[in-house]
Amino acid sequence: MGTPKIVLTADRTLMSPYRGLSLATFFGCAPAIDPHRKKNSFWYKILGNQVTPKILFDFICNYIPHTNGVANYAPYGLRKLEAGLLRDGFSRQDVVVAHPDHIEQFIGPETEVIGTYEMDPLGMGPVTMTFTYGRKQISYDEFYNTELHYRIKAAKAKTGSKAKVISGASGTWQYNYDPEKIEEFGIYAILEGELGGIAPEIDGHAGRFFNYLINGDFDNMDPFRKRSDFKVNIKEFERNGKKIHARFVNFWDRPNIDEIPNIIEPSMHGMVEVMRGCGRGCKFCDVTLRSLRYYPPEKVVKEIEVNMKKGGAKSAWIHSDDIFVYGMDPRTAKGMEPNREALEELFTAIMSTGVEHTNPTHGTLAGAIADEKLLPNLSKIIKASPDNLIGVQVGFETGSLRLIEKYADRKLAPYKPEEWHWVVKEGVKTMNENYWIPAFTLIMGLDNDETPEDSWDSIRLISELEHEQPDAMFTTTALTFVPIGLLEKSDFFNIGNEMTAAQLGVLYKTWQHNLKYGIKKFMNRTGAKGPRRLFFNALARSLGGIPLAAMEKYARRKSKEHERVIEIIKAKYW
Ligand code: B12
Ligand code: SF4
Repeated sequence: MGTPKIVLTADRTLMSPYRGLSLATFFGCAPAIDPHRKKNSFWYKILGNQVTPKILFDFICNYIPHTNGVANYAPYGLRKLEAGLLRDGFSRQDVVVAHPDHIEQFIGPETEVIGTYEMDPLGMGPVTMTFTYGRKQISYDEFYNTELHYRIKAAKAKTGSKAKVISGASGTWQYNYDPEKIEEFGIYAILEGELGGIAPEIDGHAGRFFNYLINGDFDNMDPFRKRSDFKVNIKEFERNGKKIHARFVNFWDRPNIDEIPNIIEPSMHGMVEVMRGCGRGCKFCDVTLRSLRYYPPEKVVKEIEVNMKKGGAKSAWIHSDDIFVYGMDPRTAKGMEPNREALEELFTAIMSTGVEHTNPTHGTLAGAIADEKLLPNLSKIIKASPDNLIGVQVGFETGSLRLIEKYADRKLAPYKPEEWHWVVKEGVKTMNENYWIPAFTLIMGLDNDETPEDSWDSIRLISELEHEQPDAMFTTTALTFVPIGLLEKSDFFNIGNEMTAAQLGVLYKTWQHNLKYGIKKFMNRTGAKGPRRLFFNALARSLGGIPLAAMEKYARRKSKEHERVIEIIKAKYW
């Protein structure tokens, strides 16, 4: 039997259930290797160059199961691609979604394309840049993406395959910053967005895209081509005196809802989309550049049923960039008032599938409180309770009114920037009262425009929340600014060299909050139940203090001012 024409895959960090621990899904952003570690240091003698021990990482990041090398679960975007290809004329024999640990068995002379789903291929995502001091260390995301490409390259060489390797999904912009990797990995083309880095959707016309690719239409730049649904850009980079040429492809596909295929095989974590785009327009974010569309509840139900019937899913991650925008018509809802009826209908349909638990992936605080009946009603529908807490990622971004107004004013609508602190406090209170737990993300060094006073505003706001609402449940994660979205022309925030004392303070405060309030107080009530939960809690409690100690050491090394900030936080904002 020959090999399939099209092989789709993703690296291990995106193909793991992370033992059912939802927060661990970001573990790939952790540092794997420190290439600069001194050979005579204590840690070198214990771990060599490893930072997070590989044995621990590989244990938590366990592989998804497979059937004869075919992945039983895959990232949602890859499932969409698979469904689009099967809809557009490719047969089941032509297309395989391969398990990354069995990729070799699908690569042979008949293989035409190998497509990889890449969210953080070179470890430049916000979480990763924070954990690796701005890529001074190599993250597991980069480590395993490299391993995958090396395996693909070796399998091609072994079988004489001439398959074209194409990298897709939201992290491909990163190759612009390290183009040597394109050559090193043997990548034929990078699929890139036309604006702000956002990954182009290709599931509306997946067959057309892959036919172009197979037929060699992307081989050369052709500015005179009549049809303008794609553009090939052979970019030239200069690195260390050497010229590098690499092929980047743009493809314009803004499918309407009917053109977006339903997944036909299970997605990772039982995730399904309910909308695309966001509409709030934060300048530092790129999903907002996708046009806004909503799935009707019946379409959502069909996909959840695939995950339940074929993947055994008992819960559904509901992907939205802000769930409270669902069903809204931004032309008439000028104040971004949520469409409560549409949301109730959506979640009633989701629960009718029989899932035991559901949670939206993202939501905004302003949306959560803009209609006082909204959260109580939704919580009732999804059976939220002290034993069924609903985790949701929420942008806290900054405590600075100046920055929030400048970069994310519509995130607060219908409220005004000067009401931001009230929105945060009221939002936490309302969410918690209805058994929702916000997992906050903050941005450090936003557009390299953050002053020490802005940073102190963030520290103070977290501390005020802790003292005014001592039983509040929320986590805080500070991320470094990366230039995507409307700020793609800006520079990276260089956490390794440019972190001010006050920015270190933000990092310190967020970890201290998570340790004191998150891990010790309520982490034992969320995530998978049973002995596993107890084990991972004990692990988190014992390891949770390490980053704080490391930051204190860093402050001592860095300057008196850095040390002073830590002391002030301990004395005033603990
Ligand atoms: C689910 C999710 C996760 C899950 C992934 C679970 C999994 N294994 O699938 C988890 C929680 C693990 C995660 C982690 C991270 N994530 Co994430 N994640 C998302 C989220 C919410 C949804 C992704 C999705 O399914 N979208 C819907 C599908 C339909 O779109 P799509 O994936 O882009 O797929 C389409 C196209 O890309 C294309 N396509 C997809 N694959 C391929 C392959 C080929 C070959 C081709 C040609 C085309 C193609 O066609 C698809 C259909 O049209 C997005 C937000 C968003 N709106 O997309 C953020 C998002 C992708 N994540 C992001 C980031 C940065 C990360 C992290 C680095 C953490 C961080 N914030 O710093 C890590 C990296 C993890 C890793 N190991 O690499 C950013 C990426 C920003 C950017 N442009 O770089 C996003 C956009 C969020 C944001 N606004 O900042 N994430
Ligand atoms: S609310 Fe969230 S998803 Fe929407 S534009 Fe702002 S950061 Fe992006």
